[in-house]
Amino acid sequence: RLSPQLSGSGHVILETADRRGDLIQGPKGRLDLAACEEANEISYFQFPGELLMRMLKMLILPLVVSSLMSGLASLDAKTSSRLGILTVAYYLWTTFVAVIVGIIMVSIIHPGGAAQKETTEQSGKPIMSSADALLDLIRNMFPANLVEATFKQYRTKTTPVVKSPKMASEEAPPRQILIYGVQEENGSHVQNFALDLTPPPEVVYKSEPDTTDGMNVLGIVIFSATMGIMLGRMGDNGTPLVSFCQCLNESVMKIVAVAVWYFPFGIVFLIAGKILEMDDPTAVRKKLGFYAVTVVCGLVVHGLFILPLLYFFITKKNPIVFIRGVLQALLIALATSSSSATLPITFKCLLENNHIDRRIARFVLPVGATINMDGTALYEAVAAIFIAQVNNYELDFGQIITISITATAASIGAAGIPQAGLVTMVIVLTSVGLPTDDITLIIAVDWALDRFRTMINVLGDALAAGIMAHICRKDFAQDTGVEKLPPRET
Ligand code: DAS
Repeated sequence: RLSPQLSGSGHVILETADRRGDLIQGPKGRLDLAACEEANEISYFQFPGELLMRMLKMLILPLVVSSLMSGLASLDAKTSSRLGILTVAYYLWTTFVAVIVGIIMVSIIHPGGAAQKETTEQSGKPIMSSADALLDLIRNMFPANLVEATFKQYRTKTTPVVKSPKMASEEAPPRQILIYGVQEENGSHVQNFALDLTPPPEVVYKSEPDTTDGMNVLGIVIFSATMGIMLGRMGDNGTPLVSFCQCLNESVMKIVAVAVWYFPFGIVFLIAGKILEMDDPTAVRKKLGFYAVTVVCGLVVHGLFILPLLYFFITKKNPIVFIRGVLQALLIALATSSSSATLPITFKCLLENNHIDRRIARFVLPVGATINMDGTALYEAVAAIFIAQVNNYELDFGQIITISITATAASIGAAGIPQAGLVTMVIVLTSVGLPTDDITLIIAVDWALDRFRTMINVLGDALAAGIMAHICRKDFAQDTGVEKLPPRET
């Protein structure tokens, strides 16, 4: 992004010079400043959407910690363990079902048959190995710094490892100098600045997942849930902290109620800005069309049929009414493609529209936003089998089972942030010997499919809260609306 005073009628020139700085034959290029201007304009257009994302992220840490600690502290040991076991069992079961739905869909539609494997230019940063990805999931459960870990974007940090610095020898590659100049009328150009872009030779990028950069709400959930259970056992001694968490939780929800007025405005700019950012919105490669259709069909079948039917059979209530109550959260999930960022709205919808007991919501939602990702699990299974099909690689039954297990596990570890499922997919691919570089085949459509799978992730959490509220309704029947602390454990 060029600074404003450098914009104008000029253009950026790429020349190649030797070590003495004399221009020699080499890559040349020019970048029309108008293109840079456009990039700047798009970033201004995206600003309202960026504000929406920042507002939501700002609320994640206080909301997750306060809801889990106050929610669990107000449950007696028997109730909290029963609720915990039922919730986690339900999550694992529905995630596995989502994977099976995905496998059936991708086997019926067989999108890989239509997609020829294109020689994709490999990016300089190989996706991390499955061992790294697996270790990173476990590392994320124990963040070194709770606050820092929550808000750093999730990424694998690539550390350049220079293999053999041949900088001194003469046969080193020519240097690439970027010279910026504004072309004057008489054809001469004033050189404003020059940058040496020469990459050091033989640089091998090794992707090393950076544990402190995980937006690992998972670690925070584990910490807060443990604290909440401990507080519940402390009885009256835990009152000050529990009261603080209850007040914090209530005040965060009031902030959400105010911020909600801004959301429609932010959503429009967030999605529009994303579309503008794409080189050519219609450039979704035809071959990926079948793949995208497969994923969407799987998500629709699971999210709009299987989960609602499960809700109906267990609660005997109308799932459509329930889903209508969380529509706003689904819209935010579509706009932000982040379950964690959607969490404040999911809470608001469940408490205000669906009247779910807040002690249930305070446990089920934060845990669900981190470990219950039906959409992601389905997506990773479909993507793995799609990549096998594209490579004409016949998967046997054992490998299909392996994919269903690893896709379930990978989705549990995926963070609730944009395109987290793309990273943990490495575990699924390497578990059956598929090339992880082929993830680049689906990146072109991942930004859009991520939104839909995030919607199903959020819907799965919300319906789970409704089901748990029904199953545990007797435990909360005497709820007078005031959360009392359970008697102190002797
Ligand atoms: N975007 C993730 C989420 O927030 C899902 C994914 O990347 O698969 O749920």
